[in-house]
Amino acid sequence: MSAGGVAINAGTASSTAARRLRTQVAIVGAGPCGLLLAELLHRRGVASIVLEKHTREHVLSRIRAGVLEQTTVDVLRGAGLAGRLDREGLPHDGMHIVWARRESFFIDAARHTGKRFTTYGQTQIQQDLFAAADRRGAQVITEAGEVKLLGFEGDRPRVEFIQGGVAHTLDCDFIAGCDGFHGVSRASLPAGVLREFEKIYPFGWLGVLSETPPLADIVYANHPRGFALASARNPMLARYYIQVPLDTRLEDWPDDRFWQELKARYPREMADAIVTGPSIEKSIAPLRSYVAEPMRHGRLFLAGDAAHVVPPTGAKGLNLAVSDAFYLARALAAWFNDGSSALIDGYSETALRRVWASVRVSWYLTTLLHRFPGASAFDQKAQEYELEYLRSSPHAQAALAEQYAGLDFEGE
Ligand code: RFL
Ligand code: PHB
Repeated sequence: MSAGGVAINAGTASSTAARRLRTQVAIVGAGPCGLLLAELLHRRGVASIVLEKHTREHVLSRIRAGVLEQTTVDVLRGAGLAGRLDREGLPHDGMHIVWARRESFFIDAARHTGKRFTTYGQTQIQQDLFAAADRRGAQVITEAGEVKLLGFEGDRPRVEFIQGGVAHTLDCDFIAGCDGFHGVSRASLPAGVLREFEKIYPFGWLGVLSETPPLADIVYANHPRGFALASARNPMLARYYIQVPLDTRLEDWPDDRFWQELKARYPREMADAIVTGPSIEKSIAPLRSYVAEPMRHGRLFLAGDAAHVVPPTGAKGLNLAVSDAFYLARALAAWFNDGSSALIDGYSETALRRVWASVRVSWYLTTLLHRFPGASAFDQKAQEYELEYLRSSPHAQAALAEQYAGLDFEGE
């Protein structure tokens, strides 16, 4: 039993009898998308059970996103999930871009859009979501193995899984596939249903988390040595990334080498302002864009990374997981509470409009800020002049600010 809730995990289930469970919405995946969807549904009177493949400790150990759009903060606040976020999150008016060690310029989202964004860790959001689930006694079944999604092309979907050595069947009205890019939900769709769009970038990000005071603002850097990013989690927790080749091995990057390389990609004053210290986490993430359409088939909905991933350059992945959860909760609640299918029928199209807006800005920023192996002299010049245009044009800055700060929800 997980602390405080009725969550089931290995060891609590009887090892003799198979179990049959029932709920309105079976949610696969206890990442930010799945757990938030469960909270939003609960607040609208709809019951759900969440199935998670890993242990809670594993889910909570992942270090990922850190930048929350205003709409994301508003959704979390509206669901009573922002107590700690409001105390510990760091609000920002905009972000800096610097290239080739020249003076940086500021994309002022607050001035252009009236919106601010907040740095607050996805890890902290996961903690806040598990705490909320515990408080209301939500069913979050961890270590659910061999998850199978069945019957979603008809009226009686179900999810089968093994937990604690016992076979379980979860009957439901709908299934929400929130199990990330490598999950089982998207893979359960019959061949030919999905149209897939993909772009793989020829580099990754090496990220370091350190208990050091961060720079005051988020700073993206494009340097001949490659991209770099300075970000934050809280006043004593900094997050940095550098662009690395895809075959990079973590063991080749001791902390000293990382700090030296990071500083080499920033102008002198910024490099001097970066406070170094031991890393408490270090990881490599490849960069890709991927979208699967549509995000619904029968009674199975896809949401979050299960349906789409973006390169982290635009800081959009977590925000899209939140907007999908928001749209899906609203649509399912309209179906259960008012008998209206209009919103579930429109879910995929509505969610995809926002997804493609974020895919576009993530691709734009990735292309603008990274050094591409094998880029021609023409490509390199075009990139530099794009940066120069962005630096000098308030119109270009306003357009980027609008996309970076995030669009409003439709139908609100
Ligand atoms: P998740 O977080 O991957 O959660 C999916 C959950 O499903 C579980 N699962 C299964 N459960 C049951 N049965 C199965 N068969 C299952 N298979 C998988 C998994 O264990 C997991 O618990 O997807 P979700 O909820 O859609 O959330 C998406 C976000 O995690 C992701 O988009 C962001 O982290 C992306 N991202 C960023 N997004 C932002 O909005 N702002 C950022 O600043 C930002 N920075 C980042 C990022 C992602 C990064 N990496 C590591 C890819 C920085 C990085 C480095
Ligand atoms: C982060 O703080 O982890 C972060 C910030 C901005 C990004 C991506 C990640 O674009």
